[in-house]
Amino acid sequence: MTSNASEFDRARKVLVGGVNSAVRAFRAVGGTPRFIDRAEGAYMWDVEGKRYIDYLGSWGPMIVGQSHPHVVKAVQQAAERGLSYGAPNVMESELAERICALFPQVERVRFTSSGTEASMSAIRLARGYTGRDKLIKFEGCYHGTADSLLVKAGSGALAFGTPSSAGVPEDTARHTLVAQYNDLASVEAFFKQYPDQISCVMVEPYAGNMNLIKPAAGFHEGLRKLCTEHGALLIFDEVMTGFRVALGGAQELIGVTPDLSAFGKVIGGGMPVGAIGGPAKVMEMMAPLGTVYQAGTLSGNPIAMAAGLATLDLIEKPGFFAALGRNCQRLVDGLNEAARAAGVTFCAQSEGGMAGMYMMATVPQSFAQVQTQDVERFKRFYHLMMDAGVYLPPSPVEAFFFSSAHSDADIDFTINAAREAFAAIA
Ligand code: KE4
Repeated sequence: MTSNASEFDRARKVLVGGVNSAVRAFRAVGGTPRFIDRAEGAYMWDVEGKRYIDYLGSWGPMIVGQSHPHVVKAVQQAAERGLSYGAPNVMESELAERICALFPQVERVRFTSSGTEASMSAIRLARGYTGRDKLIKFEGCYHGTADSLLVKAGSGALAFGTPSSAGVPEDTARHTLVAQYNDLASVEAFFKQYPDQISCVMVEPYAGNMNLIKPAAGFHEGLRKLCTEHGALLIFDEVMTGFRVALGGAQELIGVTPDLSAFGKVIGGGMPVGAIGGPAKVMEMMAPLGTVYQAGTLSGNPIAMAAGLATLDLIEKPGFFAALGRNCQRLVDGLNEAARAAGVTFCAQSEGGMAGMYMMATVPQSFAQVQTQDVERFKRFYHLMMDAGVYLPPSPVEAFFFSSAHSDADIDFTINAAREAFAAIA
């Protein structure tokens, strides 16, 4: 019988850090990553046969739970018709049509194979459309691993203390202006300092990569106004929030319309999918119609399209998001009550099927605030929950994810495990 430890030793001999994505290495919480053998519904099992209630959800995609029969069947049927064509297939049109129907300002879509490609292509499109080089992002926001966006980034870059990655030339990074989330003055200052030079503002409408931080009232309305006034494009990176906080993403909840949106995760149903969406007049700057080049061998891959379409079938059902939000909130309320009962300084919050927990007294509203949480206490809590069979994202600066597969019993189990963990760290 193998073990997580032996598999990690084996992996590190041939994979950098034993992983294919940095955050999976458990560097932010310590300990040994679990090597997952299989997953079904709300659960994952590691190679030692231990079951976990899954609040990672593959970092967001698995909103209907793992191996949902409707999704698996769609993937199997697609696979029997060929794994990749490198030529158009009708499922690409079908999935794009369904995205356009959910996001009124999206008239054209371009699929990619990752959120990184979607965000990177959206930046290139904004630069090509406006003829301007600079972009504004926010400290702690993460948009994948394109060079120009790995400047004061969130997620693993933040957790490992390398928010501005090595290997990004200064000549590239100097075009990336870093503002503060929920701080409109920091954005306005850049527009004053660099008139007519800023192509876009890219923002996670609900930040999820410095843990969950919700937008302050008026923040996005202010970004919208500044971008319109200064001729810059407002780009919502909805790779995490799209089809997650609401069917129509964060823009449905906030009521602010961006010029471009980046999507991913849920629309792939676990398969590699990213997407850019926006008005035809902007999107058609992209090849083959325009001069902004964009391409990808596996973009619109039939297997990925089938998984995305099947997932949309399920989340578009009436009442899906009402139930998801209600149940996720019940979990969050239970965690907060358990911490209060143990006298532990902790809080948690949610939006739809996305949530955050923090070892601090009140929910953070800025990058600086979330940095004040007690990380060491989070690490102890994390491993107590893991040992109890509850798999949370292995980092104090990541959101966690709820699915329609999580039952009342799973929620109760999780709250009880938290009660015991809080008692142990009180
Ligand atoms: P990918 O290239 O990892 O598919 O997507 C990048 C990305 C873009 N935009 C947002 C808002 C994102 O959250 C992400 C990726 N999210 C991380 C989780 N914090 C993925 C986990 C990982 O890096 O393995």
